[in-house]
Amino acid sequence: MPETARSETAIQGPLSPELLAKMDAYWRAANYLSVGQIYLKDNAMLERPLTLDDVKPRLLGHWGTTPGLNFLYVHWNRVIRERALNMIFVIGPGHGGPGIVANTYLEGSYSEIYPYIGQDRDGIKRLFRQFSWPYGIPSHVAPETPGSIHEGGELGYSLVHAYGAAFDNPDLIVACVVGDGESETGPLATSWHSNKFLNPATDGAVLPILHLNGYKIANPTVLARIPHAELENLMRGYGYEPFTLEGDDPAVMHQQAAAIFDKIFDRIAAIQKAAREDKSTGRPAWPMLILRTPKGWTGPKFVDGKPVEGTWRAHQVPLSELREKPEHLRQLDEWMHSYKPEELFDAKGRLREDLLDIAPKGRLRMGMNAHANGGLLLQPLVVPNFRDFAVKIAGRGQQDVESTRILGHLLHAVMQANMEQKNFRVFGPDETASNRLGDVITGTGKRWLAETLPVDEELSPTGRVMEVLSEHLCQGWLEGYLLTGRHGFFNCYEAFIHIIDSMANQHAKWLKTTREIPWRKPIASLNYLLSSLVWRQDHNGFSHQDPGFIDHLLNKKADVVRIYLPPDANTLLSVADHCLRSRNYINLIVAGKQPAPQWLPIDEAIAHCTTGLGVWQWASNDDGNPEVVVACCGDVPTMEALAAVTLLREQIPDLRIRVVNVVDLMALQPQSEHPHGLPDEQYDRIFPPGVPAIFAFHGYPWLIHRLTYRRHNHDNLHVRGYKEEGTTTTPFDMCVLNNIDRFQLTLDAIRRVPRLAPKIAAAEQWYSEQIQRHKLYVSENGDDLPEIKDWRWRERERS
Ligand SMILES: Cc1ncc(C[n+]2csc(CCOP(=O)(O)OP(=O)(O)O)c2C)c(N)n1
Ligand SMILES: [Mg+2]
Repeated sequence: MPETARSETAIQGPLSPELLAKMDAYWRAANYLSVGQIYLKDNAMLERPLTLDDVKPRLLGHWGTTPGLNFLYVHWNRVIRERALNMIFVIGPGHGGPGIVANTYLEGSYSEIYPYIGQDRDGIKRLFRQFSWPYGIPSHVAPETPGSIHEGGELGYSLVHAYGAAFDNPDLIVACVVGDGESETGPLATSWHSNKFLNPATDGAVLPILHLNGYKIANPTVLARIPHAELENLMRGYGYEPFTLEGDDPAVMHQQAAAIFDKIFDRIAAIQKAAREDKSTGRPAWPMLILRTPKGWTGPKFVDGKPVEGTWRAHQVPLSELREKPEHLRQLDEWMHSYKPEELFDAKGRLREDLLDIAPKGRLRMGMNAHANGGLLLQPLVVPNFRDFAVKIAGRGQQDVESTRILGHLLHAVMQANMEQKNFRVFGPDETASNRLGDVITGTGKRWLAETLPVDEELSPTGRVMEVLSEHLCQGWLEGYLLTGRHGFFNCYEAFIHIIDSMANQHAKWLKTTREIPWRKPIASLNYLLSSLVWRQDHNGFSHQDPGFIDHLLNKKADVVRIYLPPDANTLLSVADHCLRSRNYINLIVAGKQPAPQWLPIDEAIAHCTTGLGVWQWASNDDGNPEVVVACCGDVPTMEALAAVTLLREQIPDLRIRVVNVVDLMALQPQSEHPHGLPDEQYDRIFPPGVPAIFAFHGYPWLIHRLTYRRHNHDNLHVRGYKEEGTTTTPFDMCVLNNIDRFQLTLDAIRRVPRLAPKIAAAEQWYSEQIQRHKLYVSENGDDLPEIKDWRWRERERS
């Protein structure tokens, strides 16, 4: 059974015997409250012998990591108090939720935020009962947990979040616990490199603490089973100065921890002073701590004859089957009593008076730090007038422009307008220039604190464009940056954004949950621009072709997700302006970077984006009574759809065609499903019941069916999109391979309009001839037919 503070002899160190005893008592209190949350629904202060009636019917939670987290928290409290540090925590093993809840309760933050969990016996009982209880609180550190910007349920993102929080927060220290199991994940492994992007003069500090408790759920961890020197060398290789703290004797560990933390925080202060006052420009070796303590420290040593403390068996609930095994109930009683709760709490259930000053006060308490509730600190982004960057439309479709390059001009202006506030960054996995956003780099540079060579361009220790070939780092830094109250923009190749699918999931969950937590203030939206799109990856081929991130995000709550496919530069500007100003969303913008026709003057673009989808009258000749609707969504499909309209007009001049363009994908859904959904009457006016609609879509076609299946006329909606036919070929051949090309759309329309039934056979013949001609030309010339490459929308066909 556990014994805390077990060393009898006085141990030398920075802690006075009184302080050591108090810190140990505080740690015991946190451990007691953690065990209580996992097990008890009643008898919280153990005022009577523990019975099965006091124990929760379902034991859900994780003990193993918790005592280590509690140990760290009490030591962080000391350094915060003594040094008046502005510090937040990020807990990688977020499954140690009971520990962080216990600590924010002990410091008083919890009761201030949730007054019904008071600082008394009743409060403790409620604190215990709510944990992992239906409609209570989750077992992990969660959005509900005061002071957290990190959930930690899905392992791997702690360190990257910590760095994102530290950027542009020079006074902030982020203490980040990294699980030794978590360290085996890809995102965590690359996160160590964030130190090459952190400027000690202008950014805050991150203190990584590798929580080397040796085990995961069912196995040892890799880092615990390599020689210690190898581990330290690994950390040195990543550019850190490793400190190690190892042991299991609490009294010894308290003194040693205090000594090491004093050294570490002196070191951080020295690094910052050197950079800020002495203007040292080198990349510092930031300190990091390797904490080697037993998993489940102070918990049951043996259960049913098997070792538990210090093994993987301590990971979740060390004593289960309480109903079947009376011995386990006795062991639980003994375990909880071992913390001596009667010495820690008074008769009213309040923490002993002299322990109250172990925690810092007010906003210095980690549970109350405003940086962990970023919306409190959020300043609106200054967005210059996007109309100033509009493309002048001299004839629709007559000039080719790289739409994202125009967006780059706006982003450059945004960057410059917010230079002083230092609250905007652009993130990208080495593709910002390739995505034609290079303009944003001018005047700020790309962040880089590693070595530079004369050949390098635009690298700077103060750059605000973050480029690193890791989608995980881009995503995680941005999340940390947003969650602490700033703004950002992530650009990525369309196909490879899938690498962070899961991180986007978790962020969406965070946003969904925080919407229901009144004290969490809204934060800036997470904005994605996906470029280098499926239809124009002809040089890269199949590996680079995948529009499925749209489908992925569509699974998230309608409250959280917005998806836009602007067909040209002016609509892109309007959409981007809207996204940059919005709050609490994930905004996905899909827009091409290749030269492409431009359709809408800026005022029309704004109006079009405001409704989300609409009839393009200038391309239609339906006189309010169409025989066919040709709909399109995405830049390449829009061009193919308009090209099909010209072909249809050549072949059937009197066919009444309506062209509809969709920019806001969510407008297609019924209003009951999404706040952007068009009312049914409005939808029916655009897609009249009984009129066939041919729909050319940028992504997978079934997604449009999914969005519209409740709409009238769904049976008469025929969607073409990407159907996983990709290769290295010409741009138009990509369309042909996926049957979204103008010839196919033309044939589709003829097949669906009832009065054209007699023309179907001829149209099918014509279609085969066109495709054969195309295939032959492409095979022989390695390029598209001149009539395709040089195609232009014909002005004279405007109605
Ligand atoms: C990405 C991911 N994979 C798997 C899991 C399931 N899981 C939960 S805890 C855990 C072990 C974590 O071990 P470690 O990081 O060492 O944490 P600790 O020992 O401190 O509990 C695993 C595999 C997860 N939460 N996230
Ligand atoms: Mg572990």
